Amino acid sequence: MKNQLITTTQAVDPIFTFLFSSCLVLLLGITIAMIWFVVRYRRSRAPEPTSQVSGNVWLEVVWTALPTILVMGMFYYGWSGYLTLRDVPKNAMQVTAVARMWSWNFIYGNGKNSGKMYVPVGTPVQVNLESKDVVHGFYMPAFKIKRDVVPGMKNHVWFVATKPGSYDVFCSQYCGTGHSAMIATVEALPPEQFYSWLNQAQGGGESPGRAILEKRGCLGCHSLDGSPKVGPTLKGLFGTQVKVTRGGQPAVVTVDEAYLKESIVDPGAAIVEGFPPIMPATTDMPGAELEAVVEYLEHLK
Ligand SMILES: [Cu+2]
Repeated sequence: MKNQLITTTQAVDPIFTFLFSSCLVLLLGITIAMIWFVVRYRRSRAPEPTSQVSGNVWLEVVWTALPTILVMGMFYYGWSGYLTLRDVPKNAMQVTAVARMWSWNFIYGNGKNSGKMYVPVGTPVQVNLESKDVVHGFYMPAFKIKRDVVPGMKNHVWFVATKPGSYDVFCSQYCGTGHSAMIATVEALPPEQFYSWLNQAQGGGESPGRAILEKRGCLGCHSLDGSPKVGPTLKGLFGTQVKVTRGGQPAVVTVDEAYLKESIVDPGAAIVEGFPPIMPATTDMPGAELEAVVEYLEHLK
């Protein structure tokens, strides 16, 4: 019943085709029969009922047996496809996907993490799903997989990329203002390229501050290139004056180290004009990480 060598796409597509084509055949058959009956037995042509038939055992056996076989077939294929989606191949690589409002972070066995998911072509990947806050949904249309990411609950999906390329990951559960921006990319690489990426030191030459922003999912809402997202962009922010609401009163603040630290640790203290007060407080960031982020932002012109 279960075949571990096939991909999730190969498990889902034939079932979909089977369901769709049986529905199509029924739709056409019923519609054509209905139209034919309307024409054939219309009142002007047959004003009186002509049939005296009160029952037909064969007909009743056929219309009971055929639909039963059909729906049991649907059940069988649906169930075996479901088992394929739930049974992870033994040699699968483990990746943890951490969802938070509103970004994805992918963590590998060696501790490496990334806002993009890199996978080797030809190796099944088990994605263990974790949520930091609310219910999200891990959805990869290209591989026909979708699974809720529920806080406090263990859940997983698996897939195998058969050719190199970029594939989308969406969040399939409405999780707040930035939900539609909660998009990540899966890059399927040839195995050598993947392993050289995996074994490269974290950050690969980029600043530690940037790596922290990525790891903590800040970049889901704050861009580094000036483009607007759910929150203000971080580019060129340092040293500017921003209009905020502090304690219910409008105020103008200069973005300095103290303001940046306050905005990370207690974002509700001063809300920037034009943005909703939705950023979660960061209560678990070590002082050194905070310094590294502020240091990075000071130089992000
Ligand atoms: Cu979400």
